[in-house]
Amino acid sequence: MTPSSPDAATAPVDADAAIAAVEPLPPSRRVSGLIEDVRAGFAKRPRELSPKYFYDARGAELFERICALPEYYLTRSEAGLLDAHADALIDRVRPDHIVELGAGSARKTETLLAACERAGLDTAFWPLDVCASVLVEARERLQARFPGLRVRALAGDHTAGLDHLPPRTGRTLFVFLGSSLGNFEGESARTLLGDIAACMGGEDRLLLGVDPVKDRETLEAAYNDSEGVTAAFNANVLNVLNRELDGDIDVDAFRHRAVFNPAANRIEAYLDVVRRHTARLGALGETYTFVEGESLFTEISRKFTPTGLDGDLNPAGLAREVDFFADRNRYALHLVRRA
Ligand code: AVJ
Repeated sequence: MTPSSPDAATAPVDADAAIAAVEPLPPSRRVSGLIEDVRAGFAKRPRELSPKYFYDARGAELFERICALPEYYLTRSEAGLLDAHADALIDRVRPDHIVELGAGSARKTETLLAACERAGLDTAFWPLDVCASVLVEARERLQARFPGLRVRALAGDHTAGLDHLPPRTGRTLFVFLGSSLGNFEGESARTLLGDIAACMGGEDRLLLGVDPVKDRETLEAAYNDSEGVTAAFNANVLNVLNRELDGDIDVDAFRHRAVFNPAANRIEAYLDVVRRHTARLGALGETYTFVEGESLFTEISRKFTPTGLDGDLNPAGLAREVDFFADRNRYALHLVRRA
């Protein structure tokens, strides 16, 4: 609230002004789009789709519900770890800036900002997300809780490079939570981590939240919940294709399946075809036949061991500095520095 504007409490919220105050983060390099990705993914066997297309408005809402499911321990375990260790983490890093990749609602990060406030630090918060409206909401909530907090909302795709991240002084804590790294493997993981490393100075740190490898039952239950929310989340990607690509894919002809692949340490999610049918994607000018027994590969959610994670971090010029594990290795936070 600005004391200089006496009408602030009664003035209508200017939604356009709020959106405008979100700065675009221009991409450093071109990333492929939906049409290209579907064309290439549907040419493969099994056919595949990128998990980045899950998150339309309905997909984001379903994901929020997943986070509250009894079987999906990841979100709660991570929040518990942050609560337990926020003060120690912040005392160690003493960040002048917190830059969060894929911040979304930034609810988990509130814990870190509260720790900064307790430590007497004047830390600025820079959330980065592809969705500008979610950033506006996050900023309003955060500024209500932390009066005076400087929030610089950046709208952009963190997979398109970070060359245009505004320059910072002092120490920056990069934050990448929610086991989001689990969607990236091989080249894409190295690129993402390399992009973060390229923005980091010797005093900067990356706080990474990942899901450790654990027993198959716990892992598979987290991706096959009894209410079917994850199944709806997975199938919703077909609604996205139908809407965005003028398609007529029969969503009911697919069934959700998620299995742990122990050789690759990852959950693999599929949409299995249970009824043969032909669908047209108007925007591609293509017709696709789906046959019973074939599967559409929609997501990988990697699970990590500390040394497995080193295999991602070290080639990117990064190294683990401190590890925090939740009860019985349910979840992990890693504080990472430049190697
Ligand atoms: C947001 C990618 C971390 O892989 O656990 C949840 C997405 N998919 N249930 C995950 C997801 C199915 C989630 N990530």
